[in-house]
Amino acid sequence: MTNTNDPILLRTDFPDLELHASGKVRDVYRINADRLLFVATDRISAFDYVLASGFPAKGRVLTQISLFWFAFLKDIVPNHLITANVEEYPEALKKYADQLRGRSMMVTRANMYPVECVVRGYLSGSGWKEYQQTGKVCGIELPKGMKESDKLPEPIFTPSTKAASGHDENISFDEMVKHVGRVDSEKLRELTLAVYKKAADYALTKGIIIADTKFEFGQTANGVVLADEVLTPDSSRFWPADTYAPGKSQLSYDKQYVRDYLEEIRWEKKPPAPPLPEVVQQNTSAKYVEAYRKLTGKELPRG
Ligand code: Q0Q
Repeated sequence: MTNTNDPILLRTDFPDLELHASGKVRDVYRINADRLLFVATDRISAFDYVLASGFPAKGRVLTQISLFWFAFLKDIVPNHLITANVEEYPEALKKYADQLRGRSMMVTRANMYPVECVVRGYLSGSGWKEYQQTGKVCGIELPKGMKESDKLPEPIFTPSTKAASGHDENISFDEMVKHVGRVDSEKLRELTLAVYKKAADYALTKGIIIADTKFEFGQTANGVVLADEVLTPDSSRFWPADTYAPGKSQLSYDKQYVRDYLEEIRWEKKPPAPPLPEVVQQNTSAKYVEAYRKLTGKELPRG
């Protein structure tokens, strides 16, 4: 049984490592010119705000889900992972082994494409908003009369720019070509659709609808690699299949307790985000652990 009473890590602290990038939940450190260290904290963001409370085991779950998908998908696309075994990390990181175990990975530094490769199997979020206004998503015409959360006839590739802050902007494929070039854009579209179809079909057999997700790809000496986090509840919309009902927004597999609580206290979605009750933290952590167990059929490895 996984103990979600593990110590909560809200901020990483590696004073002798150079910070390469920092996101809402994860931090990336520079090991050397060719290698990076990805660390997933136990932070959670909701409504685009990083909440003050942490969630036990969340960083481990995110990391272990990405590792599962890297292995599951490597017949379709290579990835940037070198190792997630802290015993194989460079000597300089050994003193941080306990902080890193289970929630980190060492990856090959890549030349990242400047686009988010978003793929949608269902009509939701910004795609639903755009469809209501134009009948299209990223320039792709969709059938008339679709309802919110409807399954799309076929998954669609809907790239977006990487906004430094605020929301990414959906762009058309032709716009993407201007940023990335036609050959690479077609390659990333092909990879994105193939990876999503394989993963979403599999997840559905485990009772999880992956409604949409975003991938990041990079170029390395060995070609294009799948990078960043992969098909996690943070980079994707996970819906429980057993409550799926088109025509409305769906329950979030992992963030519903948080959303319900923030709605209940009528948080005005202005900073600072409120702390969350212990029961919301524990219930949310348990959902993340459950998602890992459902997808992989395994218990979450100890940190
Ligand atoms: C890289 N990120 C994302 C990010 C903040 C993740 C840099 N293999 C790589 C990767 C990857 N993945 C990156 N750079 C070079 N090589 C990915 C956007 C940002 C926190 C987590 N940033």
